[in-house]
Amino acid sequence: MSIVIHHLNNSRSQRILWLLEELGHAYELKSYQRDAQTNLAPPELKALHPLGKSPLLEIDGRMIEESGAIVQVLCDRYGPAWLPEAGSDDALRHLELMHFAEGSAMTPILLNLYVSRLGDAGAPLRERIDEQLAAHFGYMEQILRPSGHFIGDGWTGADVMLSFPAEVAIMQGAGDVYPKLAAFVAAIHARPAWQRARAKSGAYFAT
Ligand SMILES: N[C@@H](CCC(=O)N[C@@H](CS)C(=O)NCC(=O)O)C(=O)O
Repeated sequence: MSIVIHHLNNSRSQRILWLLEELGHAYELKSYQRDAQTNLAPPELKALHPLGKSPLLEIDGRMIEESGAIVQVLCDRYGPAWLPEAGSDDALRHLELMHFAEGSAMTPILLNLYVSRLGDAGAPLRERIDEQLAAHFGYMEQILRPSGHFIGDGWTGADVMLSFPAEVAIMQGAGDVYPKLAAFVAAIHARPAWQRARAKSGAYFAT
């Protein structure tokens, strides 16, 4: 079984590297660098997938796209302890949060990123974007459990998926507003597996 992660620097793919390190299965890291001017992915990624985005995971030559699908496949095959018991309510909650991470939480984050580049021209959207960022980060803060996890008492794929929007919240300077998210991110960054991933990837915006 061969696993290759096609990793773009400073991207959502960092959480996949972290999970791979946690699972301890051998894998190959293929790194791609963002263009220094545009911050976009290099054309090499388009040779692998029409959208040219990362992460992409290759298992025995089969390319798998989308972080959520990648996390699910990796946990199913190599890390069942990272998934709630099948058929349980936690499993349903896990499914919701796996989709929430990319399907909902990333929307105001990306709107903020793009609209910020418009300067004053983006002013009419600012109030709505700020309100939606606060709504999504606030929701994450609210549902983070006393255990420090989004589901149950241990690490799951949902924690991996939500690590990226949580990092964005903290890197935007909102650690005081979202102390549980700040502790969640700090706990992740303290993990040896995360540090191994960080050493392999090089610079990452959230550290
Ligand atoms: N929903 C996708 C999003 C993938 C995505 O947009 N990746 C960004 C990195 S955070 C990317 O490759 N951007 C480079 C580009 O668009 O040129 C996933 O989670 O896999």
